[in-house]
Amino acid sequence: MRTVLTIAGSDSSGGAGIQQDLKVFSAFRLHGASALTAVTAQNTVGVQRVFALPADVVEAQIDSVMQDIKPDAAKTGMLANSEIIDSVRRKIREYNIRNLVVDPVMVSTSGHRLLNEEAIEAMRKLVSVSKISTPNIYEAEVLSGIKIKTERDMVKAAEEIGDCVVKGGHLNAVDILFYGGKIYRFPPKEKKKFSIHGTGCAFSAAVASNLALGKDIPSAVESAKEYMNSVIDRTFSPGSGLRLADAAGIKLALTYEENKKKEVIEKLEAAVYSLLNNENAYLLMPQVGSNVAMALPNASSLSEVAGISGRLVRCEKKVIPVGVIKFGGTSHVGRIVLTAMKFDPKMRAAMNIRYSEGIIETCSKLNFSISSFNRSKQPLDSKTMEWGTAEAIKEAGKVPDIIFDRGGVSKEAMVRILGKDAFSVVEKAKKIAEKLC
Ligand code: PXL
Repeated sequence: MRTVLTIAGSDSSGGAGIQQDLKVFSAFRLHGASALTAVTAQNTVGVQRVFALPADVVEAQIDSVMQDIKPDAAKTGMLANSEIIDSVRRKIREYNIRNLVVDPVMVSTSGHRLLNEEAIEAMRKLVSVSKISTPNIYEAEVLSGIKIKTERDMVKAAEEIGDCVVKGGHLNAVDILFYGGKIYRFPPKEKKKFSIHGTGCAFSAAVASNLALGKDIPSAVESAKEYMNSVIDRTFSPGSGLRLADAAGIKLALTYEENKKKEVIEKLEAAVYSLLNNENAYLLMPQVGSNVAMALPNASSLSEVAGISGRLVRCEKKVIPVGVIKFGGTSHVGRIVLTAMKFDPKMRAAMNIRYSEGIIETCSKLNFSISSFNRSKQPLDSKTMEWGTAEAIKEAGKVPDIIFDRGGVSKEAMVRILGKDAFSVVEKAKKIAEKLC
């Protein structure tokens, strides 16, 4: 996994600064390392306090990261004062950090200067060692000394600053990239209707992420713009003030639980698909149809077992799926799986196939472990799948490959194949089918 280092301040609201940068790196599937420069007490309404860390503490963090992790790119955000800015510049030189994005945070969204004259001069020097800097209009004015009223002024300022993206969010929303002596123009997708906190940090972090991924500057900026468009479409309001942007892609991402479900569905789909493509599989289909089920780890209810919502049925020499694969899609085979899991939680899949003496003989020849139950012995107050499966497992002393019963009044005799996952169950089924043809 590639790594990006952010050298920036903490924003207690979580919307900008280090907190935001780390989310952006994750969204690009990168590992984020950090060197903290300042602690801000702030929320969506305003900044209540700023406490800059001693410059040597910032240096120590950069040393620790650079001497061990060696990031693929770095970015700077709020650097608070000239001492820290100079320290950071010295470290950039010392470690020869080339993929460096400088977000020259010096003017607040409301237009207030956050850095004194001395620090602004230090920032100019830091910008000159960056691969690219990302000033907004106000910062570009301060860095270049050019008053910006038009897009033409943005271009002039960009040329004066050198390799940079001047962000036009506070003007016409067009971003101007000046790089390698060329001007690139990035028009907005649409003009945003409200101020969003943390977009500056997110944009520079996205450019740094793309550099870490090996892109050149124009492609890195283009990709970062695209990412920002998507982020800006998903804002939210955790407090009573400014809106924040969903830099982490929280609204897009699957939860851990959803990912586990997706994995089971994908495995089951692949297994069923391989069965549908097997030319002998039709020989296994019972009159009542077949189902293949696979459960989530530690499943305890049918809603945690995936199966085919209809069944697999035979049509001439083909197996046809009726319904879709989903959780809660099977009751019969689902209950077999849940019962087997009570004895052995690793046995999470099952499939029912046709019964014949020939099939049982085949299973025996294939060295499958086999057990059975007799419906006539079933207690009145029990359910067949639970009781029968448990009986057969107790009889075998383990969860066997095969559990069969010879049926009863109006009950078709049936064979069930059990296994760790849908693949292993379907593989067993295909072996049986091959011997039947
Ligand atoms: O977006 C500029 C910025 C950078 N870093 C920190 C911030 C802010 C803006 O609030 O708080 C820590």
